[in-house]
Amino acid sequence: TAARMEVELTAPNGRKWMQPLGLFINNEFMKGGSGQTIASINPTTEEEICSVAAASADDVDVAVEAARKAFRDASWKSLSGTERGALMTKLAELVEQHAETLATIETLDNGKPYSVSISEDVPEVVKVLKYYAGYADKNFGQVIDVGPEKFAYTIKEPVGVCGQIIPWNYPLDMAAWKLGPALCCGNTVVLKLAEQTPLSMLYLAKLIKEAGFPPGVVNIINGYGREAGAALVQHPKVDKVAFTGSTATGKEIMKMASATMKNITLETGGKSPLIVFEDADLENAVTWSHGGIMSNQGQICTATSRILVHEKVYDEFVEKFKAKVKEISVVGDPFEETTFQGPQVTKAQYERVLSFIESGRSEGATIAMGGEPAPQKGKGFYIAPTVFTNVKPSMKIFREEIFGPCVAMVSFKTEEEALDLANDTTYGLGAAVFTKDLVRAHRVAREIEAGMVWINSSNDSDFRVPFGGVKQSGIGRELGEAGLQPYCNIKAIHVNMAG
Ligand code: TXE
Repeated sequence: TAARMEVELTAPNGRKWMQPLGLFINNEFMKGGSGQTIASINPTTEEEICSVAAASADDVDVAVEAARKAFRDASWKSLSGTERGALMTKLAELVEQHAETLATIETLDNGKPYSVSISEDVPEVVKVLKYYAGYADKNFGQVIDVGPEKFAYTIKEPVGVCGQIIPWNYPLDMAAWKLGPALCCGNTVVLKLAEQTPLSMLYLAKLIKEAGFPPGVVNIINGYGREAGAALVQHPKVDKVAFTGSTATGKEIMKMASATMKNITLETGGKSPLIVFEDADLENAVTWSHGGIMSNQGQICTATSRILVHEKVYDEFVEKFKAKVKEISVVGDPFEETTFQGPQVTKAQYERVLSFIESGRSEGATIAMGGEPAPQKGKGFYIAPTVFTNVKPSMKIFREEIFGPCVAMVSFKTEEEALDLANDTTYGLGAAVFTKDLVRAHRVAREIEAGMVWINSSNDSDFRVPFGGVKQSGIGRELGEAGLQPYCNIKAIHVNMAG
C-alpha cells in the first residue's frame, strides 16, 4: 500500500526492484493528505500490480510550493548552465545504468513489448537528456545594434514553475521530452503522470535525487486528470503548462490556463495521412506504413492511420500490407522476445478501440483483416491488428483518432485528390509521402497541413528535430532547438549611453 511508500515487485522476466508508491515532492516520497490511491493494472493479466498515491488539489499545492521555493533557491538559481547540464548528464547516466529495470517497469505497466522498451523507449530518455544537457550552456541572448548612443541586449530567463502533464502511451519518453528543455533553461517542475502508467517515472524519480538535483526542482506526482491535473493547470503559481494527450483535454487546459494567462504548449491527437503514389517503392512503403500504425499497439499520436494509395497500386498494396501484418504483427505477451504487439494499455482503451471497429463495420467499411479481440490465454486487453478497406471519408474510422492497431485504406486518382483527402481533417500532426519523384515529394510535403512530414518513411522522429502539430493537433514544438523556446522568456535590456 501507499502507506509503506514502496513495495518489492518481481516481473515475469525475473527482474526485482523496489517500486516507489508515493508522491515525489522535495526529493522525498510522501503519502499525500487525502490518502487516496490508484491501482495500476497490468494490461496483460488484468491484475493489479500495486496501488500508488494519488494527489489531491491540496497535494498539488504542496508540490507547486516546493517548486516555487526551489525556483528562487540559490541551490538551483545560482547554478550556471554548465552545472545544470552536468546534473542532467548525470541523470542520463543513471538512466543508462538502470535501463533494464526501467524498461521492465514500462512493459509491465503499459504492455508494450520489452524488446521495444529496452531498445527504444529507455534509450530515447538518455538521448533527450544528454541533448538538452548540451544546450544548457549554449542558450543565451543577443546583442542588438541600435546605434552608437544606445546599447541593447537580451537575456533568456527561465519561465518559472512548469506544470507538465503526460499521457500513458510513452510514459518515460513523454516525461523526458518535457523535463529535458525545462531543466536545461533553469525552470522547476511539477510533472503529473498519467494515472494509468505511473510506475516507471516514480522509479526514475529516485534517480533524480541520486543525480543531485536540489529538492523541489523536479516534483513528480500521480493523480487523476480532473483532480490533480486540473489543480495544476489552474494553480496561480504555475507559470507554464505543457500537455500531451487528447484534443478534448487540450482544449479544456487552454481554457483553464487562460485565467492567469499561462504560457502553454499542447501536443494532442492526430489522424495522420500516409500517401502512396503509383511510382513508390511498394516494399518500402509497406514496411514503413506497417510500423507507422501498428507499432506501440497503434497508441501513437503521429500514427499514420489513414493510408491513401493510388488506384493503380491499391490492390497490390493492400495485399502486401496484409501479408506484412501476418509476418510482423505477432500478438502476445510483451515479455516474449517474439512479440511485436502487446495489449492495449487499459480496459477503457481496449473498449474504445473495439467500439471504433464496430462503427467501421456498421458504417459499411470492409474489415479486410482482424476486427476482433485477441486475448492471450483468455486474458489481456489485446486487439487483433485490423485493416479497413472500402472506407469513405465521411466514416468515423476515417475522421477520428482510434489509437489502436487499426488502419483505414482509401484509393485516389490524382495528386490533387490525394491532398484533398489528406487535408480533410481537423488534425495536423504527422504525414508521410511515398514516391520516387523528388519534385513531387517536396511539393506534396509543402501542401500537406501537418507539423511533420516524412518522405519515404513514417514515424521516423528524431530528438534533434522539432516535433508538434498544426490545426487541432497542438500548439508549440517539443524536441530540437525549437523545444527550448517555450521554456524561456526573452528579456530585453536597453542601456542609454548618451546621458
Ligand atoms: O486522454 P487525456 P485519455 C487520445 C487518444 C485516446 C484519447 C483518450 O485518442 O484514445 O486521447 O485518452 C490528464 N485537466 N490520446 O483519456 O484525458 C490525464 O490525467 C488536466 C492521444 O487517456 O487527454 C493524463 O495525464 N489534466 C495522446 C493526460 O491528461 C487532465 C496520448 C492525458 O489524458 C484533465 C493520450 C484535465 N481536465 C491520449 N483530464 C497523444 N497526443 O499522444 C485528463 N488529464
